[in-house]
Amino acid sequence: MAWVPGGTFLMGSADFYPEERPVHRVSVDGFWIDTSPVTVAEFRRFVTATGYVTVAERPLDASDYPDADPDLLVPGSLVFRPTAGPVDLRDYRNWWAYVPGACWRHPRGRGSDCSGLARHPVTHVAYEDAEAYAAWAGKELPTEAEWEHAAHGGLVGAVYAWGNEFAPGGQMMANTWQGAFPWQNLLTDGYEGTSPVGAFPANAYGLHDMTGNVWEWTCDYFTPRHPAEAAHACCAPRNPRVTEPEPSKIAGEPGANLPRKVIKGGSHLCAPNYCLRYRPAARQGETVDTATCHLGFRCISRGGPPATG
Ligand SMILES: [Ca+2]
Ligand SMILES: [Ca+2]
Ligand SMILES: [Cu+2]
Repeated sequence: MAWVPGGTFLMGSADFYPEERPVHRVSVDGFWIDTSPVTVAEFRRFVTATGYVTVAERPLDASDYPDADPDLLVPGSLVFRPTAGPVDLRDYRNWWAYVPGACWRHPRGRGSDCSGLARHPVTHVAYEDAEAYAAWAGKELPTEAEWEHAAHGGLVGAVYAWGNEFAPGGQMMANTWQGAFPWQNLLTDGYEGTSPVGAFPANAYGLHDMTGNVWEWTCDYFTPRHPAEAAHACCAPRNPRVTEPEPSKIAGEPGANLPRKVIKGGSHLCAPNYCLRYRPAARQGETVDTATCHLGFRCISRGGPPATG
């Protein structure tokens, strides 16, 4: 883990999506954070030690999913399927498939396995899976403010975790999607799907993959906007948390009965023509039961400052 010094930073961005606004000052205390997302190998150690069964591997209760096709009420997870050509980007069903049997051990469904993926981030983990791992490891999940502060690496006002240029000097800094999503993956960064953790440079706090590779769960419930800037700099919220689940639900949509948590950092599926969320300020709400091939997590530890000497 690496130590992230406490401090005050500008949370959010005025330049991209409405849910990132308004920019407002926030203070967080220092904390330790995993230098990479939790890997398949690490998650396997947890499952071996505890016998834990992830949400995606458990039988589904039809009463939780009143609108679901009964044929899909079998354990499984969401797997990305590239399309043959351009499609309507407003309908995510064009590229997401609920695949029976897909889970962290079988990331593409039955018949696939995670050989060769030991050092890749674990995927297909729902929120409670991340929480269970963190508890087992004696750690916690970050708040959105902690995560965003860590991602900035101390850079003030920078768009990306490394500065304002996406590929400084032509160097790819993160695993995202280059080309036209969801059909043309140009692989300029060298990776289709996830990449081994640490394949891209760390930010100034020594953290890899804060941008891209997999989205990462935080413990905050989603809100469609940030709170307003405090009237006085001295009154900036300190260690803010969003603990109220009700406002995170979206009435009238699938999963309306389920709260959503904030996920951060974007993934290997974020592309300029579709989703500019490979930035520290970017955020998205994800229903807590959702597991997908581009969502993982990392843990923090709110213990004391690093030992000196
Ligand atoms: Ca990529
Ligand atoms: Ca990430
Ligand atoms: Cu995205």
